[in-house]
Amino acid sequence: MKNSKKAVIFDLDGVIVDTAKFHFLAWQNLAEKLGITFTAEDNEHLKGVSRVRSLEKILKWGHKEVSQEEFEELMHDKNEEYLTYVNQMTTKDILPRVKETLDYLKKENHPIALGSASKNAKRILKHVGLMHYFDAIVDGNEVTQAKPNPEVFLKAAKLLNVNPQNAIVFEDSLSGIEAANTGQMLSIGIGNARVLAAADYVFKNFRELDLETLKNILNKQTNL
Ligand code: B16
Ligand code: MG
Repeated sequence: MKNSKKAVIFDLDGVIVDTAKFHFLAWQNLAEKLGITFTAEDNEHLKGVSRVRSLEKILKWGHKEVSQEEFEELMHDKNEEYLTYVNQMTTKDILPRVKETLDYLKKENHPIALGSASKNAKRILKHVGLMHYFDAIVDGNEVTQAKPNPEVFLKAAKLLNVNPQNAIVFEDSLSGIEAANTGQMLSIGIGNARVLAAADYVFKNFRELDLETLKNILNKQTNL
């Protein structure tokens, strides 16, 4: 028997915490060493993109080719630097009203999962003290197909024992919204409404999504 309670799946970077700024610092240092210009705008195109794909893109933008061995080394170095920032994260790094939203969902017994491209997701959740909210975690270590493929969210729904049509996804990237839509889940964009126009709902952040509105969304009839 499937769980009939609405499940909620959260993306990590850009939804729960802003780790994009740490990815930016680490990628920028790496690009600089390679003589590649890398701007904050370039970084926008790496949101929700896997580590391997991100480095491929940066090298392509800089018209650089490296051996497989060097590629692995660059990815390793970038991650080591990124982790020095992650290791300093605390509860203060949780984005506004995220904790209150999680508390509400927990109180109402909604199953909660994480669906992230990051291989560092569990470490980040531990650092910001949110691990215990999640009934299931699907991260970059468990998926073979990157967003916009719905694999990450479908796996999360399966672990929560809910039909995809009975799951809601919070995402800040367009590829994540497309993944949720393809997976037949209700997609809620967190960020810019123009960028996330494909989402069923868009809120600038969790401050804009009050609990009454969330309740209404959760109570919406679905085709089970
Ligand atoms: P890692 P999300 C994504 O997180 C980030 O947005 C993206 O910039 C990063 O490259 C990717 O995780 C992989 O992260 O290097 O830690 O494995 O938005 O899917 O939670
Ligand atoms: Mg994200």
